[in-house]
Amino acid sequence: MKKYSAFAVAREALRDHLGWERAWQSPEPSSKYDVIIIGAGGHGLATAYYLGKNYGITNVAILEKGWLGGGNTGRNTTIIRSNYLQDPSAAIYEKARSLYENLSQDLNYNIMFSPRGVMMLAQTQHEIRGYERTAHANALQGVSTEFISPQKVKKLCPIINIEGPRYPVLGALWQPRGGTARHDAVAWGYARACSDMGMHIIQQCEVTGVNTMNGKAVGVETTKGTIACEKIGIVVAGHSGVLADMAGFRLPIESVALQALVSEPVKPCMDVVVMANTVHGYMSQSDKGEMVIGGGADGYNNYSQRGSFHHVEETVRALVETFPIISRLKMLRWWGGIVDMTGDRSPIISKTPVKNIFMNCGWGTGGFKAIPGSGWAMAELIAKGEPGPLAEDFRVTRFREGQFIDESVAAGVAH
Ligand code: FAD
Ligand code: PYC
Repeated sequence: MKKYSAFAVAREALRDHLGWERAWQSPEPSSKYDVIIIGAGGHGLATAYYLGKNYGITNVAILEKGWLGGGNTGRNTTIIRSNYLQDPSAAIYEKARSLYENLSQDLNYNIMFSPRGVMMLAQTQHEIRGYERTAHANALQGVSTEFISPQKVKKLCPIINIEGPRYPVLGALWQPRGGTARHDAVAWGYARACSDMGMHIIQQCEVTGVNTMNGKAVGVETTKGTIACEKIGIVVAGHSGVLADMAGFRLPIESVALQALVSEPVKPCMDVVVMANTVHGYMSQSDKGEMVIGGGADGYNNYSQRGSFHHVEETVRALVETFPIISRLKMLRWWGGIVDMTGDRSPIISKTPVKNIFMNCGWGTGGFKAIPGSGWAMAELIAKGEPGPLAEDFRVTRFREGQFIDESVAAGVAH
């Protein structure tokens, strides 16, 4: 694969850009692979990438029912932070955040990581106590966050109204090295690197069944035929329950729609990410100038990748009171993604009742930030057959054992 560089851009500019190669190949499926990853979202692709990079396992197929990155990876609002409360969470989210710092160089693909800083507003006394507690926990975990005053909030984000009509801003949990990245580019960058290692990314290939023999999976049924394999990684976010059902077990997961919207592009007016959890909204500005806005998850289980009017109204109301200058912006696009929620709002990276099937799911409303760390941990689990230190606490049996990793506050806005 040719390296992307300033020199390559200049060279192609001189020859009408005719020398670029396809970023990834689209092969027909082989009859058998060492590993099949189901789902070409960020987590599935990152898993495949680190299987190759860290363990030299490259006879891998990544099967995707739609187009790669077309699930939640291409539908999220791209907030990256690692300001979680519990130690296992801080470890995996901080691993991911630190991998994001150099991911463009690692993949030779510009994922537009922008560590512009993330603040979570405290708008009640209860939130102040919660976020001060998180800041103390983060200090012990080696994650750099601080609780900042309303004046500092205003300085960092001048368009914010700190004397809100319902809830004044009383401070914020601030992570200066949090930020955003270009979501499609994360999927595309991993895909290009996987394809370069000889892995097969097979799009428009829905897995419709899991074939087992003597309690072990031996392959999958797909819309492109039967494919055999030694191991399977299921990484399908909102469809995890459906795939688990095919493999013959159940998961403690509920699937709901989470939605977001973007405005028309405007001049740069905000260079941090703000999450206002009490009033239920969050906002950042994309490199194109659009205001990227998100709100709460639906209160009922569903598989519709759409927004709903009551949420958009509530979200926009919350953000207009927080940022009065957006009140006359036109909204351009609005969509939903199906997120996979666990009871403790923490993921599952785990062995399953079927010996050679491994699950990665439950990232719910907050898994974009985790993609590199999750792929790293899942690759280790698949390669060794046992979880490493990053994944072991996220075993599915924790729900039966009562070993919850409670992140219901850190998980995001209104979830
Ligand atoms: P996906 O990207 O959904 O990939 C799973 C893939 O599996 C899909 O492409 C799907 O087509 C495929 N698949 C499903 N069934 C099958 C099958 N039978 N056969 C083959 N393929 C199949 N997280 C953050 O960290 N920060 C945020 O700001 C943020 N904002 C969000 C905003 C919204 C509106 C949404 C919806 C989510 C948000 N998230 C955020 C969460 C984040 O998007 C997800 O946790 C993450 O993208 C999940 O990635 P994934 O690779 O597991 O899933
Ligand atoms: O996890 O930071 C997050 C998030 C923000 C919006 C949705 N999820």
